[in-house]
Amino acid sequence: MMDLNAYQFFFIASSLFIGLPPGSNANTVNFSYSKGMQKQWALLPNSKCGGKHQSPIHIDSNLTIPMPIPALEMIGFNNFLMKPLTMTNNGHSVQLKLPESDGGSVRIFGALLDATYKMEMLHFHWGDTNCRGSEHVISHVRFPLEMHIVFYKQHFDNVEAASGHRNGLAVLAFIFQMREKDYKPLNTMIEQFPHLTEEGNTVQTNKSFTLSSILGRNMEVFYTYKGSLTTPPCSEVVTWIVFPDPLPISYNQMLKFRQMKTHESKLVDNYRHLQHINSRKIFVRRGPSFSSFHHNEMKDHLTTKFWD
Ligand SMILES: *[C@@H]1O[C@H](CO)[C@@H](O)[C@H](O)[C@H]1NC(C)=O
Ligand SMILES: *[C@@H]1O[C@H](CO)[C@@H](O)[C@H](O)[C@H]1NC(C)=O
Ligand SMILES: CC(=O)N[C@H]1CO[C@H](CO)[C@@H](O)[C@@H]1O
Ligand SMILES: [Zn+2]
Repeated sequence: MMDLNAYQFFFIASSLFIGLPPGSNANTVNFSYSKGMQKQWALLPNSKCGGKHQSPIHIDSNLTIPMPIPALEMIGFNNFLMKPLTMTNNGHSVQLKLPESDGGSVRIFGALLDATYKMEMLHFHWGDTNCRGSEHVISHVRFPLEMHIVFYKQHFDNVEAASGHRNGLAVLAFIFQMREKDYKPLNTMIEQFPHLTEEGNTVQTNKSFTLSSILGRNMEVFYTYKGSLTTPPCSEVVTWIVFPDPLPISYNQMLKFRQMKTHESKLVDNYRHLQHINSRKIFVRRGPSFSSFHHNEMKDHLTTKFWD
């Protein structure tokens, strides 16, 4: 193994990877975000990274299709997440996972989702400077930080099984914008960051928080489109729900993200480059007044034809 060059190692390590969102599996995944390496993602075994329904994308609000989309229904967002929470620096993100014993206390349905989905974990993407970091770009603006809350269809036993099926996953994406003051609701997670500076570090905590304390505000307006995981193997199984109303984050809080490291360097700029939209449609829900349809009435429309 010692004589392998970086590219060979990348290939072998990736062939062990079974295909999940960042860090949802303990197996180490040796992929790199550097420019040259992202281009190689498509060449990996079982990779869909060269597909036509990839994420992230640029969401130009002028090109989105307004629709009377039902509200996103959120279950368990007002409850404290089940303890102990596990936070990990997996070398490509920092993630927070619910305990195995959590039987789906946090769930979503509604919007254009075709089922109920259970929360698996959340993680972040961020930049080395304030002008980059988010994966999605919204009306030409890239933000310093993006949070993904990953859900899998509750019909499946786990996220691994779900990620092998069309519509198996749903991800809620939240962008953050620089503000002067600390955004206190994030501190329960950020306080753990000093224990997570080295790749592979993991920490369990009994300090919990509610998702609604972080998300708090306008969840009525969102974009939704069909895309992929933003890490290899980039499986095209994700219904994305992207909230355009930015949450605040302070400069000092951003610095704490940037103190994390991989085996070789700072853990920063862990975002995938923009992918082509191709023939996809991006729908926008503009608010409750636009949503006259009941969830069930939308079900007939939830076909591939509708999305394509
Ligand atoms: C959207 O279109 C309007 C009118 O053509 C234009 O003024 C505005 O800059 C566009 N916005 C974006 C984000 O492109
Ligand atoms: C969390 O609380 C449980 C039950 O009180 C305890 O057994 C466990 O050691 C605690 N874990 C941590 C990381 O403090
Ligand atoms: C942990 C590990 O083996 N990391 C390797 C990942 O791949 C890079 C090259 O892309 C190597 O330099 C690392 O040693
Ligand atoms: Zn992500």
